[in-house]
Amino acid sequence: MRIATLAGGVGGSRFVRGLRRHLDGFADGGPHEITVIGNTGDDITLWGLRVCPDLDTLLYTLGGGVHEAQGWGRTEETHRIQGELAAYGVQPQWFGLGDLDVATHIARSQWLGQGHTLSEVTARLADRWGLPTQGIRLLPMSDEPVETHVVVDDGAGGERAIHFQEWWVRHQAGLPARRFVAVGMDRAVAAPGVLDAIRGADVVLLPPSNPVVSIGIILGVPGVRDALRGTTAPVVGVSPLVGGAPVRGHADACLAAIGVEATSAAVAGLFEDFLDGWLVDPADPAPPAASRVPVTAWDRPLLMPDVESAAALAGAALDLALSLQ
Ligand code: GDP
Ligand code: FO1
Ligand code: CA
Repeated sequence: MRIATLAGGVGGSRFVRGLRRHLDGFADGGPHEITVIGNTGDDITLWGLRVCPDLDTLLYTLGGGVHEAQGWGRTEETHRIQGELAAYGVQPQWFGLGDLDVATHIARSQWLGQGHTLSEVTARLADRWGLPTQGIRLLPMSDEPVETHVVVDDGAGGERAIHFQEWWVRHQAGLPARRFVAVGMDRAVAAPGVLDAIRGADVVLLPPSNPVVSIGIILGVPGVRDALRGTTAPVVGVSPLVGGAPVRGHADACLAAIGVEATSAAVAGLFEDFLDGWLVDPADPAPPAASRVPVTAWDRPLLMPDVESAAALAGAALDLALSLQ
């Protein structure tokens, strides 16, 4: 079975790790290929290094090296490099880069500097984390740099744009966002394999990733949305909201910025043109009858506190998709 997924960081990674676990015991015995199309809109250059937070969260989570409680970054991390840079007065200091994580960014930056594409670099990093041996192919959404920026009030009656990470990490999404701008998207092309993975999939799954700044950004890559509309595979998504609130992070602030209510039903509406099924928490009300997306309430809380529950959740999403084939 060929499964294609679009993914942000923590929600996407935990779901894909659960999916991988679920497939280990799947009745058809395989082989299974999971193609993960990762959001690169969070990417940023810091201290001269190219940092791809969502791709790295996927690598570390699927490769067994993630800091579980935090959800991103490396386990058993130290911050000696950052401390030394602080002593030199090197900015920014509002973004924490651990020493082990910095090695990833050095490797990536060096290979990009030698002329390799982000797809090639990501494949090399994925080899080190054992993704191919698990049947997981990790693709960046695009090889061209795309960086999400957030337009906020400038305090003098006008507006200014700041990098998404500055808004999310430094300001904790506390500055009201007027809109998001994916800088570079006008020149972006889907990375090799991205559109074919969606068109050629048996099933497409949307993990409970941020609908605006993870899934929404990937959907902005030319051809992706059309591929989702056109694929013969059933497309099933999992709501990132439970009881009208994000399970973690600031998806509610992102939805407010684009004028969408923070409910599972309203999020389904964002994907109405290509979604065939939408899995929600049992406590979440069904969308108004006007929505064309069939909603299925799961019989358990829509939560992934550990790999087993993520496997059960991914299994429920896969079963729903297979029932629609
Ligand atoms: P990020 O890039 O690290 O922000 O991660 P993603 O974009 O992949 O996912 C973020 C979204 O995942 C947030 O809106 C969370 O509400 C959602 N999320 C995280 N854990 C869970 C969970 O256990 N269940 C559900 N339903 N959503 C979750
Ligand atoms: N998130 C934070 O809230 N604070 C940090 O200092 C921080 C550092 C960081 C370093 C590497 C990385 O891959 C991710 C990091 N994140 C940090 C998480 C991440 O930037 C955001 O949660 C996502 O980009 C939002 O989706
Ligand atoms: Ca992200």
